[in-house]
Amino acid sequence: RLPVDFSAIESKWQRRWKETARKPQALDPKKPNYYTLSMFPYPSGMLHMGHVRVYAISDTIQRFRRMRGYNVLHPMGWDAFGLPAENAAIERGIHPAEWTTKNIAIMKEQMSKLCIDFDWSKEFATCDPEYYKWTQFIFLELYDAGLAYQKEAVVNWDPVDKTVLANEQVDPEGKSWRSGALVERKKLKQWFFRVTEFADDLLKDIDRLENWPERVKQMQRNWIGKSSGAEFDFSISSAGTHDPIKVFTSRPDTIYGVQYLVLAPEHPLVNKETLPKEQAEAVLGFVQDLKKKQNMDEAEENRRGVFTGLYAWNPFTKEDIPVYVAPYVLSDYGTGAVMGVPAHDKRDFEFCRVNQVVDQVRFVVEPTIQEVDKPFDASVPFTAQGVLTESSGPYKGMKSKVAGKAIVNEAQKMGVGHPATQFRLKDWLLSRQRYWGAPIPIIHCPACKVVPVPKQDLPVRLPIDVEFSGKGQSPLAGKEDWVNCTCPKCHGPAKRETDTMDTFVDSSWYFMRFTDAHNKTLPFDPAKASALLPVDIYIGGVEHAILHLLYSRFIAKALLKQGAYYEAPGKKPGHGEPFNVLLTQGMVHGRTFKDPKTQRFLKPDEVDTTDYARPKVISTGETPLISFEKMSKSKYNGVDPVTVVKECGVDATRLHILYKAPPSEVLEWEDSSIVGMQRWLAKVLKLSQSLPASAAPLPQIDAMTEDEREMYRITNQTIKQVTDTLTSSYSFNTCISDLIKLSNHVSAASTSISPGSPVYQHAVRSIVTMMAPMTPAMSEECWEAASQPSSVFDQPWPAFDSAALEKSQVECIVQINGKTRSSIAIPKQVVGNPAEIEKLVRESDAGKKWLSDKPVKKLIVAKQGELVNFVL
Ligand code: ANZ
Ligand code: ZN
Repeated sequence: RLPVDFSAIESKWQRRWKETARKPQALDPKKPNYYTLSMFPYPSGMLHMGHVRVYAISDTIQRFRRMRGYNVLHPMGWDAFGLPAENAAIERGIHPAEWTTKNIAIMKEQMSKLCIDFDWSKEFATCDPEYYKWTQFIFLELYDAGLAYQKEAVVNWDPVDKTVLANEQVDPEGKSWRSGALVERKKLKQWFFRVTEFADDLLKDIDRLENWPERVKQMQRNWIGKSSGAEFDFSISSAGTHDPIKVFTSRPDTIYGVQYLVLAPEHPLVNKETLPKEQAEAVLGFVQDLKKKQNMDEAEENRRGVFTGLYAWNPFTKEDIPVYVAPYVLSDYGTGAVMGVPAHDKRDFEFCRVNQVVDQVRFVVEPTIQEVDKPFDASVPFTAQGVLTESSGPYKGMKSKVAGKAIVNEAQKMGVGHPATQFRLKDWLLSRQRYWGAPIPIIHCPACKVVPVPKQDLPVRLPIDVEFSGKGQSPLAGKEDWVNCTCPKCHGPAKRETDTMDTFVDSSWYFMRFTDAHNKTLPFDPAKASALLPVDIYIGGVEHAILHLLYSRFIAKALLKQGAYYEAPGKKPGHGEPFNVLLTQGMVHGRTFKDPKTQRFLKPDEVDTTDYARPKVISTGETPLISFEKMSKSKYNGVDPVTVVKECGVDATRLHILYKAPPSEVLEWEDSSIVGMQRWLAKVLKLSQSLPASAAPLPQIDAMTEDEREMYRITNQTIKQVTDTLTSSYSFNTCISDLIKLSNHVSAASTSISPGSPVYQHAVRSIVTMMAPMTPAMSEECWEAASQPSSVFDQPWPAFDSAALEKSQVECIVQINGKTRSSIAIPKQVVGNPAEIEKLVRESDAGKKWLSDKPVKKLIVAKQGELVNFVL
């Protein structure tokens, strides 16, 4: 057992902090601001190790900044709308509001045990009407700007329960989680945010995000997916009356290889009026069939198609080519139609082969360099860029890029095409046919159609007494007295929009609200927001690398463009990037045991772990298979932070988390190694207790003993490393090991340097101050033990003295008459004194040998003492 009662120490300091808690203050204009934010949690009712990891990181960073003299904002709140609350209502009959409030209380209580210094005066939950009022306000701002609109989109429809399902409620086999019915795809009118309007900005500005992980930036780039190419028009020769079929291609250089066209099943040409009579029935039957088909193998699905009876005209080859319908063409990408180039596109090749579209695949591009021993293989498509073949007429011999440009140019002249770009990014579908979300503030009037709720009427409150059956219409749609209202424009009877907003809308602006959390007249005061935004460091899981971060970037840019807020009046408008540094923390994995024979996951009570390194399966005595995996109930490898904290203490738990792995990597949780952290904390406490009551000032470096100098050097080196780490690299593991090394040095030196030495005291106090951001309670205790006044958090951060790192000696090469004879170490302060140098050299072995007592004609000291030449 350790001689330290960690939990008593923690309780003592938690009590003191409460008594002396600072009142929330206005920003001190003399100090720089620093906004540290950890992603706010969903109130599930259970804090897990992942939460503890994020908060340990953000609390360390924010405490450090505060000690460095910044105004720090470190807020906490709740991402409180969403499906689980509604499911709890359906399954257990608890109202979502009640369930949420209860969970928030539990989690807040759990958080309070972690000694995290959140500014609770800024707390809010996104389900508070005072918050979602402003979410609705922002929706209306976007609506006014033309950035929110309605269109038809496909939803998951449960035909038995007659309800819309979220994607999470559809199992991998395409069945409803509740009724087990095969889910249908149904079209409903839904609300969208026009994210694509900002596609270019969102892509371009990724380059500004210097302090984001490269991996996250690449994921965002891929998600936005910009593709450059051309649009071509293919007129329909057989019908003559229709508009041309437009296709988007990334390979205009393959235009001579187009041997057919393919339309998406949802393409407007695919209907009874436009299709040739003989074919219409078969084609529409095929399309109808596609809707019914579930769980078809994707590869097989991709090969299916049907001829429409239509022919189109390729303006370059001047050929008529057949037009097909096939599901491999997506209706919501490009123009929903493609030019089929079997020779140069894999899917086209496969489709062409299976459906026997043409007899002969036409290659129009060939490799630039043809390997002699590898003849050109015409049985597979050639998908790379290359040189155009003679099948490409006047473009023969040109490289793909050049040819592509020339072809698009020519198409423009002929009026059959132009350059085009496409984004994979789609508009944000934000309608949810759910109860527990912010109601979309829209009224549908038979006369005036879509009418926004006037801003002064916000919030549109969620009605409380509704029915949760999980069947039929969403609870809001069934709430007649809520749905029926008067039109704000014509005052006639009207109906409210019954969809609520995707919870990603709530979380796409919460970091702005934290800058002015209780503003009653605006989402936030622009002056306050722009003083703190962008967030200086944002810490959270990499699972939010795409959607949450992209949506937040979109909202920031959209609001900035609206100009109403975000940037203070008079401040030059920025680019609206909301997060400066992004730190994506890795997952926490737990130790799992499997039975070596059955591979079954073993429960904790099935394994004897008395010897941590050599566990045994109790029933068989065998050694179980050990691995570290994502914590989950089914693997029995979850570790409850509340229990760990109770047993091991908060500071040791925090240290352990920060020490075990760099923040962005997976952390393999091992209870066994916490004790190492406890021992170290006990050691620092002992060192602190050994200090005399009054601190003596540090002497000049020259006046220190050799041992003191070394300790002073190591102390300063540690100050530099820890400061740099907490400022920019955030590799807390190395920073803790630097502090451990320093404390080991100090304990080892206690025989040659007394605790009364100011250098010794300086070293110990520096350790205590530098560990304070990570281990708040123990550091306070140590600080007090070292008989120091007030709180360790009121101390200035240890100053770095670069002079301490300068070497005290110079390695000096000794030459006699220009010949190198030896080298000796000379103290730095002697360098400017030739007589002293001569004395030292004469005293050295080499000096005795080469100089003996010969007189020196001239002594040259070069390179700041690194070279001396005796001319005899
Ligand atoms: C002819 C061609 C020849 C193509 C070739 C590729 C290679 P990215 O780069 O992802 O933008 N395409 C266009 N619209 C489509 C849709 N709605 N559904 C499915 N596929 C579609 O992809 C652009 C390419 O994907 C386009 O270029 C088109 O095929 C196909 F050797 O046109 B390509
Ligand atoms: Zn009206």
